[in-house]
Amino acid sequence: MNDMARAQDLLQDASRTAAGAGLEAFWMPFTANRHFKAAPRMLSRAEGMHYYTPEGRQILDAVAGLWCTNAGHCRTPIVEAIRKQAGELDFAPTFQMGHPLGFELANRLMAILPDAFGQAFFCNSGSEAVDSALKIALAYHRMRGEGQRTRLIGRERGYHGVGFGGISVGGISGNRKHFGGLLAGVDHLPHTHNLEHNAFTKGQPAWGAHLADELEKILALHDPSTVAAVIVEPVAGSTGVLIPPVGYLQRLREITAKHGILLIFDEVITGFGRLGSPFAAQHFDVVPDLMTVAKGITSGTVPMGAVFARKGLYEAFMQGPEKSIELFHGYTYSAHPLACAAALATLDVYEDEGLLTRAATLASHWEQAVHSLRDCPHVIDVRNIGLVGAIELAPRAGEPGTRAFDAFIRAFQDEHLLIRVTGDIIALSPPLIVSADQIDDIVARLRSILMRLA
Ligand code: PXG
Ligand code: PLP
Repeated sequence: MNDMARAQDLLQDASRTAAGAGLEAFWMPFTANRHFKAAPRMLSRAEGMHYYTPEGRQILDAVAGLWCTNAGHCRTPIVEAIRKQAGELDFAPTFQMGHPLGFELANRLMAILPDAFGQAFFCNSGSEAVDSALKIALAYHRMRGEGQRTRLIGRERGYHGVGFGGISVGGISGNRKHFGGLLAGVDHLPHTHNLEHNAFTKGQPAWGAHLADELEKILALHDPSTVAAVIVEPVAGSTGVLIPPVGYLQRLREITAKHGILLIFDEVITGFGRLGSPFAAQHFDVVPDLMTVAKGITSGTVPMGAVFARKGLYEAFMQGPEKSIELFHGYTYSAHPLACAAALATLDVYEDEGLLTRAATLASHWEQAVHSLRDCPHVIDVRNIGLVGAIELAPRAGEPGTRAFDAFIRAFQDEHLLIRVTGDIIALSPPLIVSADQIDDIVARLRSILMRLA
């Protein structure tokens, strides 16, 4: 049975019973399962800027899947590389063994990172990258005889995936509240979102750098010499696109450096061209000690994540007997051959098509386009940076989130447009191959939705 026939079968099953027989077995992630299964929204094929539904509707992808298909969908060189690799070396262990692709990929990545970086540690998702980075930070301090540095500092509204480490330093209350005590010794910076000062700012807000100084207060409270790392998203994505105020990230860098604390940039969304530079570290000219990536590393095609370490971190681990393992951490699928092949082919596409800097050339068109929606009903803020945009809607009284969710449903059903919503915020992050006309098209379809939204 081909994909289309299978999905059509599932749809028929779904309409046969209210409960959606055939759909129950898949416990869907971050999904209103009952609502979805009563009226499923299926995607069965993709190409370039578009998805296709099983019935053959073409859906314009305004979010690169989930912020990940930066090179666009089903790009031939990437597809071919994965195909070829699957027939050549399906799996090879990277615990005490190696395969050439992992080393080749690490070197290719170093070439597009700031010079300060020296190593890549591979994993399979952003969540694993975050937990790996936090563990590397803790172990690094121990290696240097500063084992008292055990505290981790995140930020309110931060998203760092769903591992126990990630939700502990994360600041999205809904992702934390059901899961008990989490990691001990974690504190949070205040978030930087402020509509009173910054509504409808184009690019980085001028107000808010002083919020980084809250870090000094938190450090004074705990004693800075007990803090291992501070982790932030350079641009917070998942919480609804919070753009750092001018000077804010620089200030975090100065304070962490002053106290010997590692700064981790979670670049799972900002990495691989989203802001118009390969990484946000380059865009903002702030170099962290550790960086986490995923998503765009393979343009979403095969799961992969990585931690990049600044030169000197790895060297701190290279001590003790030569036959002893230096870092007791890793995943069966660290540097999986299929993921490496996909990532190498993805980097080729990015390079050949200039995609890691393309967002910079489209940014002003994008900015004008998304800000043109400010006069639509319910819109209380529009914000943008690189090829990221957000439209924040006033919540309905007593029903937070429902207005944006309705927009999401209408976008898919009526306007054949895939957007992403979080709370009452619409987030936009198209594949980096998007054309100026397609940007205008995305915005026209959004206008049509917003004008009719109750
Ligand atoms: N860190 C950041 C900054 C992320 O954005 C993760 C870690 C976790 O990655 P994995 O691969 O484990 O999901 C993310 C993921 C959304 C949305 O709607 C965002 C993410 C994932 C799913 C949805 O904004 N970000
Ligand atoms: N659980 C068990 C029982 C295992 O044997 C392993 C790995 O060997 C894991 C979990 C971890 O799996 P992974 O390395 O894919 O993260």
